[in-house]
Amino acid sequence: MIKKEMIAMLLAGGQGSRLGVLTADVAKPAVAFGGKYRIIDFPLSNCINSGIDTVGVLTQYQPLRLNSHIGIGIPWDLDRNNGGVSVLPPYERSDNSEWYSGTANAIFQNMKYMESYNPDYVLILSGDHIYKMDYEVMLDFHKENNADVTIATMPVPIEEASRFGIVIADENKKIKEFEEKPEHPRSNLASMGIYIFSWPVLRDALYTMKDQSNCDFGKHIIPYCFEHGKNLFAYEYNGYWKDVGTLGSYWEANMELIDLIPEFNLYEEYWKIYTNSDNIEPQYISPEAHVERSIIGEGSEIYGEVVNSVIGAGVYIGKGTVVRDSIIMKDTKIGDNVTVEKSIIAEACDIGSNSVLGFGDEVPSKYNAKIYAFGLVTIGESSVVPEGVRI
Ligand code: ADQ
Ligand code: ADP
Repeated sequence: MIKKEMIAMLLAGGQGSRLGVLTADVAKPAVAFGGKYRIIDFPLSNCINSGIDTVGVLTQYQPLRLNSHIGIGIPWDLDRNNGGVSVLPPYERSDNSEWYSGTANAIFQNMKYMESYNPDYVLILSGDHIYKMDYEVMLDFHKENNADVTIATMPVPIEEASRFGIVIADENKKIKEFEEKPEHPRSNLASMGIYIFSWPVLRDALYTMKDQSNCDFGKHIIPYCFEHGKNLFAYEYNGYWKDVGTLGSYWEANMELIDLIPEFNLYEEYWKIYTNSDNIEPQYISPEAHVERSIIGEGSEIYGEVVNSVIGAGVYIGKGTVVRDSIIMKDTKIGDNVTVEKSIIAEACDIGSNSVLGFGDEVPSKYNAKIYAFGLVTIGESSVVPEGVRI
């Protein structure tokens, strides 16, 4: 019989509606990040770097790109006969109304998958966080404390605390209180939505709560374990971690990559981030181009000026064009004499020459419904912006 000490279940099915046009056609974990990666590369790489070789990826909303990105898991060394990565689609139901289910419903539907590995522990992960974490160290903590459930936690600014599950723990890190997204948080120790469960405890909680609609870890499973006298512990993580759930935090996390001394470093040998990328030609920077403090993806052609920006693969930036403080994703073409300031332009867009993006003095909905015009200008995938437009 197959036996794995710990398997991971990676939740990758949420809609990510707060990312607006960026997630209109793709699940949030499949959104491009850092000029080369997709968000899901971070938890997947953490798994393999932590010695976890069995990962179930639960999909739901717009899974196409996610499926093709993960494939059979080769870039992450997760193409295995025994374990490896498995994409787990949701079970279709006869009444389609309940198709979109909560995080714990989704895990429950894959009971057989988990049972088939006969695990001692199950690690529950979100597919939409940027961080590097050694889950093995967290497992050691779980074992040392004889815990039933260990929740990874991190202090957050108190004014943001109501966006998270909030934990109050004693001096031994035993959790005394847990509240999901409290209106008036009494602590700033946030749950990162990363849990290790001892398998019998998870199985019991999921079976008991299986008929709860929209059954969610934070809202139902953790409170259930708490009320039934289980040992819950808070594992304190101190590194870089970002929930890139909003356009603002997504933009910020990309910009942090190009800080002079980045807190989150993509260039560390001992904790590599793996991704699935095509065999792309090298980049070309022309003599009249000017590039400063930026990430430039492979196969890009730069004829203009790029400052403080994250540019994906196969991007074309025309003559006389200036791109500043912006994220330009894969295969987008920007014409000549364009100005782009503090904007996010998704994959495969075509921005006409002489246009101006980032000043917000024209409502662009007459051109394309997938464009936001204020704050952070955000252009959805495959949009065409005609010549001479101001957004
Ligand atoms: P939220 O951030 O609200 O809170 P949630 O909406 O529960 O997170 O989604 C967690 C993950 O599951 C996301 O990656 C999402 O894409 C995915 N997901 C959601 N529904 C799914 C489904 N039916 N099938 C597959 N995947 C699905 C959680 C915790 C908080 C904690 C924050 C930290 O509840 O306590 O503070 O995460 O970010
Ligand atoms: P929050 O973290 O405050 O919820 P969101 O990024 O989720 O912020 O945005 C809240 C709402 O505003 C969503 O409906 C989103 O689609 C919309 N929105 C976000 N950014 C912009 C923008 N730059 N222009 C227009 N609408 C936006």
